[in-house]
Amino acid sequence: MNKIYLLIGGNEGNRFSYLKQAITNIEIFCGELLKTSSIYETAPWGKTDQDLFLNQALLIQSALDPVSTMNTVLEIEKKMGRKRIEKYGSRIIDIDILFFNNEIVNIPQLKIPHPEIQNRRFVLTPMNEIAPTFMHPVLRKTVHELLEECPDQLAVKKIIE
Ligand code: PH2
Ligand code: MG
Ligand code: MG
Repeated sequence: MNKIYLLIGGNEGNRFSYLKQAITNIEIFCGELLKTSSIYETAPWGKTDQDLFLNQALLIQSALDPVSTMNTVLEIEKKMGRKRIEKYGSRIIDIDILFFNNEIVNIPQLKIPHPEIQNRRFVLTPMNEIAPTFMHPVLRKTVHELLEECPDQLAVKKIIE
């Protein structure tokens, strides 16, 4: 069984409902949900003139391999109605693989760990809630250390316990 950390988020429509739908689909198609962070409202990173996001980190246990996990979460996004228009643009739901066990995957269609983790407070803050001592297998620092060193100062606010 694989332990996979995911980040889910979105900034269009009923953001809470889309997070809930994403979790339901992840449980059906990927595997058992072991941990969930609080929900955070986060300032948009990368393209700042758009609505605030909700983000949440999840830990799941799954029999899927990395590429199957990627294909499955992309299918879930599609089934939920996501349209890909613009890089970093607004969306109803995004499901990203952050970590997959301690594995490093570096193929054209998939990079694990997600290459931007250390630059994004909206990822590190929810991750720090559920896995502060998890070691980044490339950077060899814990999530807590990466958060302490993170240069990103965009707002990340816990809104639900
Ligand atoms: N996702 C992005 C780009 N910017 N900003 C926030 N706050 N939250 C996100 O999930 C997010 C983002 C690309 O996937
Ligand atoms: Mg993303
Ligand atoms: Mg994505």
